[in-house]
Amino acid sequence: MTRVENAAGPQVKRLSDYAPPIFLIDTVALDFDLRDGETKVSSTLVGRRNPASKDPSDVLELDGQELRVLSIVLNGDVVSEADYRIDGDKLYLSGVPDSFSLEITTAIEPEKNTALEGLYMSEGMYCTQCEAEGFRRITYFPDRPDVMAVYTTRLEADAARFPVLLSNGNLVEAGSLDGGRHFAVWNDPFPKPSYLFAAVAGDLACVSDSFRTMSGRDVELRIYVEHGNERLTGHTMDSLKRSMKWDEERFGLEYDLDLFMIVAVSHFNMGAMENKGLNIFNSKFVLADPETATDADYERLEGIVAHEYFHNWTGNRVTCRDWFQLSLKEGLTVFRDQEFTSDTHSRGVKRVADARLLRTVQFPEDAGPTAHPVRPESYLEINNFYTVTIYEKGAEVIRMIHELLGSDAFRKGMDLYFERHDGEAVRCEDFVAAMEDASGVDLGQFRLWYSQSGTPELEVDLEHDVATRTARLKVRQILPPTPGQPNKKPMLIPLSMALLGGDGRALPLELRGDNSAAAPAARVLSVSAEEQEFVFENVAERSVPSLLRGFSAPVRLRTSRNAAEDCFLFRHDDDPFARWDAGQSYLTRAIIAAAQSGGGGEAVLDDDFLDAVGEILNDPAIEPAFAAELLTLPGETVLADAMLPADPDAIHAARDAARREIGLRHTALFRTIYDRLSGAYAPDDMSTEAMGRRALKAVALGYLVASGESAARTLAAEQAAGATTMTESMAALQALNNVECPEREAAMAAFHDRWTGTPLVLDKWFTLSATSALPGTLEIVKELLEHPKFDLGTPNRVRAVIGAFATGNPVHFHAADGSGYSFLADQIVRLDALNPQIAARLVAPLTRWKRYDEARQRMMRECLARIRRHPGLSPDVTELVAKGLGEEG
Ligand code: B3K
Ligand code: ZN
Repeated sequence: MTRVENAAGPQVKRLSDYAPPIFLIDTVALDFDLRDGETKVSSTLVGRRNPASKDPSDVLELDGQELRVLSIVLNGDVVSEADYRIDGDKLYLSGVPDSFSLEITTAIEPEKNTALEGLYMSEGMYCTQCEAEGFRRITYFPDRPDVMAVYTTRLEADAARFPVLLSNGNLVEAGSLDGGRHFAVWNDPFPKPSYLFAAVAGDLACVSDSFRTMSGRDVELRIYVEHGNERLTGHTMDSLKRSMKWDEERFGLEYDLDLFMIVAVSHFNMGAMENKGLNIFNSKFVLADPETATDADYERLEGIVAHEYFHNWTGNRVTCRDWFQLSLKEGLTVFRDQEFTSDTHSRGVKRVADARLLRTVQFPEDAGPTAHPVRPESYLEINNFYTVTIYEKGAEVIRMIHELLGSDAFRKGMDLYFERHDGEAVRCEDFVAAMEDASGVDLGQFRLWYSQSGTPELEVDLEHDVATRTARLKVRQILPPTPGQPNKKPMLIPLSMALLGGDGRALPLELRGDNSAAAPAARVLSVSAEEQEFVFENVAERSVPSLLRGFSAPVRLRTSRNAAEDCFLFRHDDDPFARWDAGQSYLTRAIIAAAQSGGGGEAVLDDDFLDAVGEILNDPAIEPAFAAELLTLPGETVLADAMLPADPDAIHAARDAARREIGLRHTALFRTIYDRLSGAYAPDDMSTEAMGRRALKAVALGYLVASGESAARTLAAEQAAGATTMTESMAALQALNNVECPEREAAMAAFHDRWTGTPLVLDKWFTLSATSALPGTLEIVKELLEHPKFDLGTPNRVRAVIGAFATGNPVHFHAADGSGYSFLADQIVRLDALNPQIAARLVAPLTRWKRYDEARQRMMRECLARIRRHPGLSPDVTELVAKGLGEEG
């Protein structure tokens, strides 16, 4: 066999080029002969011509990467090398009849697979990752999601080293073989795309439980982990069962197989993967107990377990026609996991967390050179499109549909979507059409959310006319240009609002032109034109507008509200998001003003705001988790997004000053709260309420330390030393992390020594070290790369050190001498040779150069250019670096 490199290099794929597959595959029989050094994979494909394709060609196109072909047999006849052609990652087989059976045997080397795509090894076990295009590293196949087949998988391996052999579906046969080997055969009755295929072989412990579905079927639940970790799976199992129940109750969706498995692996490129019946998880999101995982870890784990489980319907039963439709499954499934979390814990707190994530990561993405629509039109490497835009903005788009239709109609739309498309591979458009047909609501203009990139800006101004007792809300939408989209059409933006009168209560809203007699306290206005005016009548008094309530649309809000009005809403708004947002808006304005004035010793925050903080701390009606959110300052990344050019040092200093002012003003109160909350729950109480109290206690400790008093450092040091849970321990270390003091050094050293044998906890130590704002951190980060426990081949560790430095340490990453940029560039190049996906994930911070001063811009671009020049760069990194440099394509 000859391997011909595709001379043109990786090709841009375009949505407009979509054509249905010429041939379909109905069944796949896979046989893995797992052996050290080389694994043989035989696959038998039974296929036929696709009636939906108009292309008369008899050429079957298969994808394959890093495979050695051993034999190809078509309908019983050996295909000679002359009868097929390999061009780059494609194999073309001509003369294929209208129905066929094709047997392909290939050899692969999982031990050498450091990209962690396809079949690879992690800690002595074989596992797979096939989304998006990993299956082609296992065998030649039409590796595209619109080819759905029924899979039967036989795995054969050494029985002693790999006693557990798993694949999708149900176990149909197992037995021992000569030479100490054994085998298992699995069958998955549900047709699926190749990206949902999974196989695992290893020596694993199994924890099992069961779930009775709403129709009374018993489903066996199994979690496979390394021996010794069984006791750390409780929260995962519990989260899984609650997810299964929630999906039945909220969406009427029941699990379909008799077995559901989760396998934890330590080398994994992302969080988890929803393979049919056999989810594979990064062990970080499976293993937890209060001693080693924080409350935040518990919450993320629960959300990810739910997310992967929900994919069984939104992603697996109904899948994507092509990868441009990725948000069809991801946006919808994120929306579903957000709703699960909101129903399980606090809706207001979850909404704030989601809005913060969007502002911290998605808005900057949408404003930079890698901006893309929720349904992109082209890509070079699909792995680069697993972005916050596809996931989180995609979820916001679904949420807006939910708000526009109302819950009942939305549910009808979901039902119709499954009724029409169960077992199919479809487009975002099919989802929107189902929603439209089930509700009668016209989503014509709304569809622009799928095709236009960039974050819309809403400029909102309220004018009162006391004489006529009217209030005019003037709204203007601005749609900034993004790559490839210089001009845009006005979008449909749901703007939820209220008008708060002097006592903080909402005034009745009599909207001119609305003929219903209703005068509700809050309304959702449909903003659909570039400029629009909404007039409210019989407005009894001057009011302050509460806007974008519930974060009703993923937009940037610009209001004419002043600091006093923001403070007023911060005190009184009854909508959790709007209340939090008013505080953030006040703080952003104040901190940026201080950063711009060069920190001339002026106070950053005024008394009005500081008093409001005291009132919030004293208000027993506010749930502690929400109080913690209200009192958390905007992060440095969000602040940088509000300053042009962004000055990372000045932002850090001004933000620190604001923290100190709050800490000093309320020292006694924070101390009282700290003491009161310390005894208010058992350390291992994982209820929503207990977690909220711990969150508020951590905020109190943070402000106490920020006040600069040495007693507070002692308190933090004592908390670190005496902590019996990871939440307490991390709260103390985080409070001390930017303070140069012996307490920090001692606490960090003790933490390191205690957890050096526990990788998931040691990652936290790596991250704390890499994100400290203290002088000399870059040198420390460089030393961390030499730490005996550092390993470039372990994605969690790379993220904990290099990723954390690049995204969580603005002061040192943006060091004025360019050392942070240059460090990152070196690491990207080094990693790219090993694991392109992980390398590519690190490129984003360098592409945001437009936000900084000229000197930084130049250095960031130089780093991008230097990476670009590196020979043999992966398509993953090439694409992002090229976009970062402004080269279209
Ligand atoms: N679908 C996977 C992500 C796959 C990423 C491939 N690079 C996890 C998820 O979103 O549920
Ligand atoms: Zn997902």
